[in-house]
Order: sequence, then C-alpha cells, then structure tokens
Amino acid sequence: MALGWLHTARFLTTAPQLHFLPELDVPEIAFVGRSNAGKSTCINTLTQQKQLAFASKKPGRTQHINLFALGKQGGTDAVLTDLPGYGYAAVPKQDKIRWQQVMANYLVTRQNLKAIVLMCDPRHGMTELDEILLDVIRPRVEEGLKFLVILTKADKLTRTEGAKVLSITKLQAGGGEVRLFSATKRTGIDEVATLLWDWAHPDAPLAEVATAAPADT
Ligand SMILES: Nc1nc2c(ncn2[C@@H]2O[C@H](COP(=O)(O)OP(=O)(O)O)[C@@H](O)[C@H]2O)c(=O)[nH]1
Ligand SMILES: [Mg+2]
Repeated sequence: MALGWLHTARFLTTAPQLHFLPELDVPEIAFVGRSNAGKSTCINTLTQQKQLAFASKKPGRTQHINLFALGKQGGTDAVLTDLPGYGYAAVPKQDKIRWQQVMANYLVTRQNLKAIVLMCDPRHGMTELDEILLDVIRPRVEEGLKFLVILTKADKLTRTEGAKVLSITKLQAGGGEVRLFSATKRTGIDEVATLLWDWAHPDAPLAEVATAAPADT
C-alpha cells in the first residue's frame, strides 16, 4: 500500500529557490545526494515513473527545487522534493556555491519539511559534502525531523560488504535510519516506501491506511 501511494507521484511545481515555492501544509519529503549517487534511479523506482526524474532534468530545472505531489488526484497528502545533486565536478564553482546556499536555505527553513532522504553510493560512503549537509540539518533532526540514508546500488556489494557499510553508516547518521537499496535487484523498496508512508501519515489509523491504497496495487 505504501508503494501504491508512491506510485501516485506527479509533477507539481518547480522553483529556482525557496521563496518562489508555494507554502504547503502537507508533509514534504526531500531527496538529496551527490550527483551520480543514484537519486534519480531511486525516485523512479519508488514512484515507478521514468517521467519524474526526467521532469527534474529538463533544461532550466537542473538547478531547481522540483516538487511532486502524492496521494489521490485532488487529495494531495504529501509532497516529494527532488533537490538536484551536488558535487558534480564540471559545474562552475560559482554555480556550486549558489546551489549549496539554495539547498541549505530550503533544508533549514522549509516549514512543512518532515523528512530528508540522503542518497549515498556505498562504495564511496559518506563524503565530505554529505557530512556538511548532515551538519546543516542536524539541529532540525534533533528537533524531530526524520532522516534516512539510502545506500544505493547495493547489488554492487557482497553480503559482508553490505552489512559492514550499513553499520558504519548507522554510526554516522546520528540517529537517522539507514537502508540498503538496489534498483536493479529491487531490494529495500518496500522498506523505504513503508518508512516514508509512516512519516507522512503519523496519525493514520490502520483502517484508513488500508483504504488509501490505489486499486491497481
Ligand atoms: N548497479 C546499479 N546501478 C545503479 C543503481 N542505481 C543507479 N545506478 C547507476 O548509477 C548511475 C547514476 O544514477 P542516477 O540515478 O542518474 O544518479 P543521480 O545523479 O544521483 O540522479 C547510473 O549509471 C545508474 O544506472 C542500482 O541500484 N544498481
Ligand atoms: Mg539525477
């Protein structure tokens, strides 16, 4: 049912920085990570739509905050935010700095932000830029903002390597959740979907949860 909910994702709006975004009162879940960490693939897998990450890739939107609505048509109950990746070497320094400021401003001050999902390539682990991001959001995490690290491309790891990187990342994640994920092997998908559902619906009674699933799942 959580996966069915994620499959309802559709493009909502895009903005070059926080103050152009509409103020919303539904929970918002932001996806962040270094470029090439596997964020687009992960979002596509969770929502089962190629078009979403494509929407974020359109010319002019690559350094934008892109929002996607979740829930029944006309009954949006949460929003996914795709924040374009950081750390891409070919981007001019000036643009990198600007984008890091836009991101930090969004992550620190977005009112309805409920959760942050950080995508990480487990073969590189948490990089310096990921650590900086962690420092930026730490005060909000301590105040109750949910935090999840997704270790992507888990299919590239042996079982032992996976277990090791999982425990190391748990230590680094400062109380946040950590999950192994693979788009190719389709591991971790249900677990991540359930976490996100629960975070977006903290008060949902079980009966409501059961009826919220679209018919096609
Ligand atoms: N083996 C494997 N490759 C993946 C997986 N997820 C992403 N990739 C590859 O990693 C590269 C970067 O993925 P992408 O989603 O574009 O990363 P983004 O820059 O963070 O949006 C691409 O070549 C993907 O095919 C995965 O689960 N398994
Ligand atoms: Mg991408």
